[in-house]
Amino acid sequence: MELVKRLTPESLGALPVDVAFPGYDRKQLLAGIVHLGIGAFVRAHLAAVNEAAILQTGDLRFGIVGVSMRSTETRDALAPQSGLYSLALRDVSAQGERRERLQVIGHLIEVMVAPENPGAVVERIAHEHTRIVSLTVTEKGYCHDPASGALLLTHADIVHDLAHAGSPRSAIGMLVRGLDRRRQDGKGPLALMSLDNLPSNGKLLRALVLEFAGLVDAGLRAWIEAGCSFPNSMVDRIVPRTTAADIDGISSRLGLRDAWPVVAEPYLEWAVEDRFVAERPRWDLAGARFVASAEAFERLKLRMVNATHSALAYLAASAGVATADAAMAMPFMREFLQRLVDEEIAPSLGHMPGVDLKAFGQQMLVRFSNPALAHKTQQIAMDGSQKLPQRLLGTVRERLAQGLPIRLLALAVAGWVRYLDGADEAGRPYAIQDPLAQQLAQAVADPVLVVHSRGAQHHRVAALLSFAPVFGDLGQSPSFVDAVSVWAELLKQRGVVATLAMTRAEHRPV
Ligand code: CS2
Repeated sequence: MELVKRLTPESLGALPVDVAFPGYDRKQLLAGIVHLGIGAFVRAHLAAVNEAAILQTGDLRFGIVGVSMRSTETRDALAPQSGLYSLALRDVSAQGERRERLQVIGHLIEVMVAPENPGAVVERIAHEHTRIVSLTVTEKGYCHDPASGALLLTHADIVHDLAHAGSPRSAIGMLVRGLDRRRQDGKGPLALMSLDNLPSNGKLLRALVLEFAGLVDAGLRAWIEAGCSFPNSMVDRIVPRTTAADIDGISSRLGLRDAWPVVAEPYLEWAVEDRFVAERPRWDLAGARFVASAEAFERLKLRMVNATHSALAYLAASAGVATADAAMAMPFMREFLQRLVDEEIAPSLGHMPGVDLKAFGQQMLVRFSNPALAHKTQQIAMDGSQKLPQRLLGTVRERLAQGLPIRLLALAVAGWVRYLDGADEAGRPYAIQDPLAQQLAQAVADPVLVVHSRGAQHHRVAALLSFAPVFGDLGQSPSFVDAVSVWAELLKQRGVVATLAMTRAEHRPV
């Protein structure tokens, strides 16, 4: 039966007793946080911690105004619910029983759709209640060169935003125009907090914002540089895209229709630098760690969790395996990932005080195996050009410089090369979702890039690995190119499972 009654402030009293809900006075909330990129991840991460902090402290100054950078979907779903939505944390008990903990999140005050009224977003950033602007706009949303980190001055949105002060499209443009307005209005500076999976995300955001601001007005740049803070942070929670089945299942448990809930694993980590120039919530009471420097945590997370996640996704998607838990059950996959971490990734991280790398690695593989999430390998595989540098290639570069083996890392990279073929082992085609998809296809097709005598496949791989926006100068390393080529050839000829089997010590093609 279709549930007609919607999740709204008025219907909260009808929720089942085992569903937590906002017990504070929502009408008193102030919009202390403006969040750019109000997708599933932030609704399951920052908002979960922020809600717990509000419940514990009763401080209502840090409600969130969310901004969708492109689509109207989230706003259209949540506006009739006054911003209320549910968060479902799912896993499986030791006895193999599926569990789901449900909670209604109450402090999302409003969702704005930036392209409908970019000026309103600028005003919101400049509003006197705003203390923090946070971002989850994904790697490509920074309009930067993934290999070098530089602002892409030729990016269409950046070109547009430099020319049109009143209608920014990019996150960087929006931030700078909002800060400009604050400065003109005599309002104070803000903390700008990236929550994206990028190395030194705060430092990167700062460099991009300052570069853009410098092109607008040197005084503005100096004002931002002197007053605003850009805390680095490491965020960790697996949040698959919400499906129609999730919406139906969660709604029926609520007894109310929730048009856009979010689903996540129970695990959550957040290490964030305590550098907030205009106050901040007590997130430390609710699962976050305020640290002096988050860079080591980010490095750990990107190089362990995200690197292996990407390796799993490219290999599994190429084999036609749809979800991460199914991928973990493929023959030799777990063993390969374990070895990748133990032999090539963890040793390069060095000693981290208070972190047991072995236990961290094992826990991560258990998280990937969570069958209650059904996390799509194609979702993780998206935007590889933006992800590979910080997930895999930094470790490759460091190990090569030290003369250490990279054979397992090379297989992870070869997984991406194989994935870019655009069809799985059964010949089923899939779309490559990547902002550089076209350029990558061109790089492979371009015969003048690399001249090589070792056959078409080696040639193709060498051409791809010389694509500088992703690989920088790594494509000039014969040990890297040769290792990736051998694995790519094997993946093509023998398939994923047979190739994974060859990573075991007794078979060493690389
Ligand atoms: C994933 C991440 O989609 C991806 O690229 O690797 O979103 C991953 O699930 C999170 O970073 C985990 O914290």
